[in-house]
Amino acid sequence: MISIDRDGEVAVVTVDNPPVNALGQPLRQALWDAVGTLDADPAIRAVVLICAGRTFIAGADVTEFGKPPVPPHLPDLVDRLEQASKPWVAAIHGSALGGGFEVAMGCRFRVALDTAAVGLPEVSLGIVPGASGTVRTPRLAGVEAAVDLVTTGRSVKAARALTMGLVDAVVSKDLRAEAVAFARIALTQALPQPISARPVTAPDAAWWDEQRTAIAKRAKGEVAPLRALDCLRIAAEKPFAEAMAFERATFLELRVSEQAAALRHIFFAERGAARPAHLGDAKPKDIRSAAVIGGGTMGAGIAAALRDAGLPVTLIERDEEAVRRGLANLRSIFDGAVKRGKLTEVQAQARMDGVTSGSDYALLSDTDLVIEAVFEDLAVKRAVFAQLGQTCRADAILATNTSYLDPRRIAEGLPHPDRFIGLHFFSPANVMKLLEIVPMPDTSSETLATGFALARQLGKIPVQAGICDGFIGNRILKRYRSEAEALVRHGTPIATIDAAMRGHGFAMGPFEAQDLGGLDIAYLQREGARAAGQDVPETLGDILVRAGRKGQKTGGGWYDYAPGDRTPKPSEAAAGLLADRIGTGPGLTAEDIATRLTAAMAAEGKAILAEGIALKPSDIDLVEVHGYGYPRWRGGPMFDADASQRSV
Ligand code: 3H9
Repeated sequence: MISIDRDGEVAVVTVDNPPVNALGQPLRQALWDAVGTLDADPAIRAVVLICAGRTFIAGADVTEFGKPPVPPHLPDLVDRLEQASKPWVAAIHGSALGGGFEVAMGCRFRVALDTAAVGLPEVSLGIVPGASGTVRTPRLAGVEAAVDLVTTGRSVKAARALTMGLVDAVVSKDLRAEAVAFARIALTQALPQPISARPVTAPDAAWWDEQRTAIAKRAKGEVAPLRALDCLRIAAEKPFAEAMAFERATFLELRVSEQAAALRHIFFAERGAARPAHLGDAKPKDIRSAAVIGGGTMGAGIAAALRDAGLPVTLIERDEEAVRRGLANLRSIFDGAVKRGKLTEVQAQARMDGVTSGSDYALLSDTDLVIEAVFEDLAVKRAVFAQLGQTCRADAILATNTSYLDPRRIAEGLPHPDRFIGLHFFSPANVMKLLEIVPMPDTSSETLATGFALARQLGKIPVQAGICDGFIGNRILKRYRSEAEALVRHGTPIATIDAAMRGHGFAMGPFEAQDLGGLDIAYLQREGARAAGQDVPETLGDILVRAGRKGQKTGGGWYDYAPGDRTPKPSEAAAGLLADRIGTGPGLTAEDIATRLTAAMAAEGKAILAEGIALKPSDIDLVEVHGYGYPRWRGGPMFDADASQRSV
């Protein structure tokens, strides 16, 4: 797990604990022993700590968190490194995260490769750093930097880490050789104080209050960021040992909390999603070029996601005018990214330069992957695939982005149906992480594997879904909305329901969200189903849409909106329209409401699993967390339902 070799008077300790050099007990023990061995070696004057594989130590071993801690404990190891009689130099490539960065802070120096990043992501796992992250970071880089790093969990790239004082040097070529050279120079100078002995300047009480207010607003019920702030304040105001004891107690308490369990559940679900076991050794095809049919909001978003991943894209629309509109949609996505500082003008232009456009399908004769994102109309989509079948290479992957139509009908008659698949993106497609992957009975395992590989290429979370109305996500959404309407019919005020769901951790309640997205889309689907002879009962939303209340875009839906203001105001007009459908049931508490609505989502999830539409409960949780704003720290509806049963 570790090896030691010598380069003159500098020892090089190499950690090799794949996949990410996590600090499980055996590695902690090996490092503990290495300090003793090298302290006792008179020929050695300094030590470089470097890692093999894709990354520096990526943190504590998260799989140990459900179990009792076993010594040597990480904070003790970090102390031991700091107290070593020879200076240690951490040589960082990949990511030094959590416990990995804490180990690096136990070292006297930190040298990073220019592509490396450092960070303390513990809050994203529902915990606080547990091996001095909250105590040493303010002593290393100041309180403000520490609060930013620890309470957001965001990592920073090497160059920024250098300006923040988190690392001492950034190198660009041979990390090992340059770290050894750094150590040799360091030996010729007076050593800096160990971080634990450095002073820290504490901000005043008003500053801490401001931080608390801002973090509480962001956290929406997530506890770890505020508990991390408590630790940082103690670290700034109290002696080192006292702050360490406080951090340890907080870490051990949160480690066994429900929120930490939920966040770990999502952490492992995300990693498991990328390479599901049932794909076996099916090899994905190489995707080097892509095309999108349709340049509306969805099509442009998909094209932007493909361009962001570096793929050349062809955008097809039905005529020149529509092509111009599609390109303008795409341009405005990249312009928005420039305004928000995510892209430079030059990068935005390069994104556009990689787009070919037109109305002629002959442009697609050599494209590897084509994604159809035209209007949700069976005849229109079938016409698109008829043309794709004629013009694309026989081995090109052909995908539909349909949300509600039966993809099997879309592709009827397509030659080589083994290369056809559903790829359901969520709007805005260049931002939302979820990708539902929908194989057909004829889809080959190679095509399916390509869908998953594409998700990885685009930085998305793939979830496989079977064919049914709405796949996984929209089917659960329908049930959620219908249960919310049932509460309204029962007499629960609309605003009370929305507030209850915000209280549960959603950014918005079900009615506010409909007003934002527009009530008419779901209405048109229901009308379509009715026209096709299906028995679709009237919803309260139907009544509002028929009265012209389609949401924010018409000045009102479930709520009223003043012009130019997105604040929902209770609506007498809506109340009047719905009055004869609303009863006078007993008032429900916010907790009752959230329990009812999340239980309805979980019940639909169970049905989806029983029908084989979803392969595992954690896939449903990923869909809800990444596509529908379910609070990550509650672990998704399936985990949440289990958790509420556990606590009964
Ligand atoms: C902590 O450190 C607490 C301390 O303050 C205090 C302690 C006292 N443990 O993401 P990938 C597995 S909290 C165990 O696909 P990439 C992962 O499940 C920790 N396993 O790779 C996957 O397994 P499999 C703070 C881990 O190259 C495989 O490694 N640290 C851990 O795309 C590859 O993962 C973090 O939160 C772990 N810590 O990205 C860092 N990490 O192959 C979390 C990963 O069987 N990790 N695995 O599916 C990451 O952010 C990414 O893994 C990383 C590499 C950026 C490092």
